Amino acid sequence: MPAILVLNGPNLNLLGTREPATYGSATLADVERLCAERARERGFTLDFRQSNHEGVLVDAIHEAGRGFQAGGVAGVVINAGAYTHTSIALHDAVRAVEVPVIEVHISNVHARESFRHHSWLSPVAAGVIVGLGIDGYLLAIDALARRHAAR
Ligand code: CA2
Repeated sequence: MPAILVLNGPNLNLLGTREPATYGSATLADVERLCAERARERGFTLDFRQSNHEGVLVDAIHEAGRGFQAGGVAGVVINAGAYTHTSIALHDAVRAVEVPVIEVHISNVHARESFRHHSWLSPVAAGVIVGLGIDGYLLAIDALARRHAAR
């Protein structure tokens, strides 16, 4: 079974512990469990990670790119947190790999502060899902599964 990599960026380890009005009450462990269930239903294994470090996220994208070339990885779901709005390194990493990468944000970043309106990932992502809460992760897994089936 090919894998789907779900990558979470800085501060997402705090999910469910603060700011429930913005991010809901589910913890990152809850998100991982739901993603694992959805991936299994669609015929994939799940590799779920979180890091507060930009380079670790860059390395994970490179690793997924190699996995995609080898046939073991179907795609990447990324919520890069605040690095979305700042990281040309993540933009370059996604641009450098062929594995499809879907950008997810739990909150509707466009309804928030203007510094959240720009994403360095959106121009290089296969798709973007914002503002649908943690369902966005599951919808992204569905989209990668369909894409994999149609390849
Ligand atoms: O809406 C999203 O998913 C974000 O990627 C979340 C990031 C934010 O910087 C982006 O603009 C939008 C923040 C993640 C921090 O999550 C927390 C969760 C609970 C308490 C504190 C932070």
